[in-house]
Amino acid sequence: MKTRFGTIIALLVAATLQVAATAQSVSLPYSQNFDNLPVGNGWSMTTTGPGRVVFGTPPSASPISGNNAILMDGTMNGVAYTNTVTLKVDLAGASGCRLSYWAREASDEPDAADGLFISDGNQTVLAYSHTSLTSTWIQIQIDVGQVLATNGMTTGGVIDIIWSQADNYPIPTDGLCVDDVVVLPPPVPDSGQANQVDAALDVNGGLNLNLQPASIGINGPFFASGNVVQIAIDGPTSWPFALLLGPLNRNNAVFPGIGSLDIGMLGAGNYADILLIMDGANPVGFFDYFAYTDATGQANLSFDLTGLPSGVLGTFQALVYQPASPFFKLTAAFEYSLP
Ligand SMILES: [Ca+2]
Ligand SMILES: [Ca+2]
Ligand SMILES: [Ca+2]
Repeated sequence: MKTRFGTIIALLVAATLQVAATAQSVSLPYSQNFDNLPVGNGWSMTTTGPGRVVFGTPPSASPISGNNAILMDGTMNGVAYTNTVTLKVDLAGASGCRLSYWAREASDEPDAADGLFISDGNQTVLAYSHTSLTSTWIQIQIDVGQVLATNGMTTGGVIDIIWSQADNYPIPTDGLCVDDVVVLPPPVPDSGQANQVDAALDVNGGLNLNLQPASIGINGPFFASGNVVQIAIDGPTSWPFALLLGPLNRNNAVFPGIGSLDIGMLGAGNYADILLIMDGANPVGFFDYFAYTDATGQANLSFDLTGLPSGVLGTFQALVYQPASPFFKLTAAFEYSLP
């Protein structure tokens, strides 16, 4: 009969054999479902104390490939450990990559080391905390380029994608399971205007064609829907803006330093099909008096459109006035649909 200790040694030996002695990097695109071992280049792992990392059968199968997953836990009851599994990815000049993986925990308690970390070799940052994971598999998607840019990290080189887990019991009391890792090249940016500092618009949390939210620097247009349109402007404090509505047309007119007008079908110079909904700088109607940001630079507007026919209503884009040159900046555009 195989002893528990023997099983542990066998698992540890198996784990060691599955990982290349020196983890060379993988190139994009890359995917791994852990069902055909060994996993090949790029992977390495570390453990402390009774920590354990193996590629084996999780307590429940992942919804994509099932079968083997990364299993991270410990071999003893009540003894603390920390595990990491690292995938080295060569970005080969790319600004980032898109990471997707599926994960579930046992009853793992939250620890600072529980999460997905990204390292450029100089700096390691938490990209996604695992402290809210449950025993249900979920897909986690991370725009690694955004993580690198936000943290001022080096792009284009070899990065480490690090799954980390700390706790003090084996599966199923504690532990992390990871499966179906996919790493894709960075999204090809759309050509529409991105939100800018002091000229940002959000409409109902809309996403672009790459399913990215309208963070500063992420190209639009963005697509949103709902019965109640919720418009959020971020600009200079206590300053006017103009809200426009028209048909979506990327790069209809591009104004250097100001931005790309992504609405209007009649060409640059003819804006007859663009509706000026409100304009705080040139108030002519009741609504125009609301077209000012507050003392924190925000303005939030909400219109209930319940009862209007379903379909595309139009595309919102805002022109935010600036206290100094260039005096105007365009926000990202949001095409809005009624359900
Ligand atoms: Ca699998
Ligand atoms: Ca934990
Ligand atoms: Ca625990």
